Amino acid sequence: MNYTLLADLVGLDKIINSDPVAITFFIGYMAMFASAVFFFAERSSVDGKWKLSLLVSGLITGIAAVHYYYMRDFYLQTGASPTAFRYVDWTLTVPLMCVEFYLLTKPFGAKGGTLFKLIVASIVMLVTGYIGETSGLDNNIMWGILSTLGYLYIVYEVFAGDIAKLASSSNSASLGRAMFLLKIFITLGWSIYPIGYMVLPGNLLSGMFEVSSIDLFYNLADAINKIGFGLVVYSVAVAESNKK
Ligand SMILES: *C/C=C(C)/C=C/C=C(C)/C=C/C1=C(C)CCCC1(C)C
Repeated sequence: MNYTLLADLVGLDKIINSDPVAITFFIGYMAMFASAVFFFAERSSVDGKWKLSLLVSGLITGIAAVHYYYMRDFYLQTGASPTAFRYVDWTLTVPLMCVEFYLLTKPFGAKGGTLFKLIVASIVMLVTGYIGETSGLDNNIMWGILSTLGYLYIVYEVFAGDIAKLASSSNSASLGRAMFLLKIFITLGWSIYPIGYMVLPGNLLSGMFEVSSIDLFYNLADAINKIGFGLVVYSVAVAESNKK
């Protein structure tokens, strides 16, 4: 069998011909996979109460790795954006990121109610975002605005709501540092997603980028947010475990 035929069969030709979207799906898959292995393995080097946080980081990147595996294939086979896989991934991983906030502040009194509010806000954000991406293109600005309200509620909780209050009452320097970094993630890092969404036809940035670049934005944002977020939690866990 000659090389091009083989490459064609496995879809490699597209990657080799440097389709940037395909490359980022491929790199995303490897990076998520490696991070999941790292977080699972490092559980043994932190104190008991941090093991759950690292498990959750491993689940977030592990779930993403599985979705990237399928999204990469879907994209190579169809050339289309794997919207459904993407939103299934986010619907599992964003609530788990809310769990991370909860676990970080739980030693200082976080209640289940706070976690519940964060999860409801993230589901609102994702369901309306999915409707906006899939239900005809005329209304995607309106659904995008509704989704942004869910997003802003999460930002509010972390900057001024329950999570913020608990973190500042904790008097823990390492939690303070972690919260500072996580705030940067959910404002700057998470804002890459709505920017990607705005390349949809009829939306605010349409025409400035190709529609397929929506996946470039999402893949970049996922790598920054899922892996970076996990590393911040990891650094607090290590710092707190070494105190003893
Ligand atoms: C690991 C995945 C993460 C952290 C995904 C986060 C997704 C968002 C913050 C998405 C936000 C959106 C808006 C704020 C408006 C437009 C629609 C979305 C869903 C792209």
